Amino acid sequence: MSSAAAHFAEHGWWLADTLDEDGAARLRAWVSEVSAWPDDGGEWLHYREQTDDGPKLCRTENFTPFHAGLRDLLTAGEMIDGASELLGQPAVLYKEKINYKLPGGAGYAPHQDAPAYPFVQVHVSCMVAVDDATTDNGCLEVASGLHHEVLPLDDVGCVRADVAATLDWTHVEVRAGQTLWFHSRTPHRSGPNNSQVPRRALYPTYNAAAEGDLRADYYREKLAQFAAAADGTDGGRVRVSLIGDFQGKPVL
Ligand SMILES: O=C(O)CCC(=O)C(=O)O
Repeated sequence: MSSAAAHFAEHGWWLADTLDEDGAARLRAWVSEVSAWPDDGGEWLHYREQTDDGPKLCRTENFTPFHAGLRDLLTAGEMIDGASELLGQPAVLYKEKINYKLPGGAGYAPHQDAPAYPFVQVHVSCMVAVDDATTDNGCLEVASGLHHEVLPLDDVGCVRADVAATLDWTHVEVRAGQTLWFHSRTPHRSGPNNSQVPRRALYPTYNAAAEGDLRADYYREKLAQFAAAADGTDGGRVRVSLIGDFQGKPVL
């Protein structure tokens, strides 16, 4: 077993150096391109949240079919090799999103990803930092070594507050171009962006290829569930996920 896979197996996460400075600069440019796409120009999904400075973009999903650079980054080379190494078998891209967390953007309640991902048993996610992610701008916090079971959930699919309060949370600061891999049951959360700079990140999720290429099924199911949920809000928060982890306020 590689040292990456051994660290991942023990702690449920692994921090990798993925892109050099040029690669990180290219990634910033690509993400800026995506953020400028119109809301209704294609099948990508943009989401906005209300902040004290007005509505801001908080997420884009389903962008790899429409951006060759990001598609190549997430479906070939180091990323797919990293996912395959950590899964212990060949991996395929299941879904992808950009979380923008612009200044004033909201954080995420403690959760595990597994309850939000239908269809697949074996999957791994990661955060590829587009900007440096710091404690001040809302980097991820993880609870190590707790990726062996789904913890008790609240009524929106997040870790129950009394359980989350007992966990040992570590802030993981991630430099632009680094990748924080985490297990689908690794508990994680993040604070709001209290800084003046964006904290953008890509979040691809990979599943074992043996379970099939399920990306189209995932987006079909998600769109159907969102269509059924009328106005795209969920108890005063923006609905961006199949669970209620995002704490952003809806734009009314
Ligand atoms: O971007 C973040 O701060 C947290 C993201 C996250 O946990 C999620 O999108 O499920």
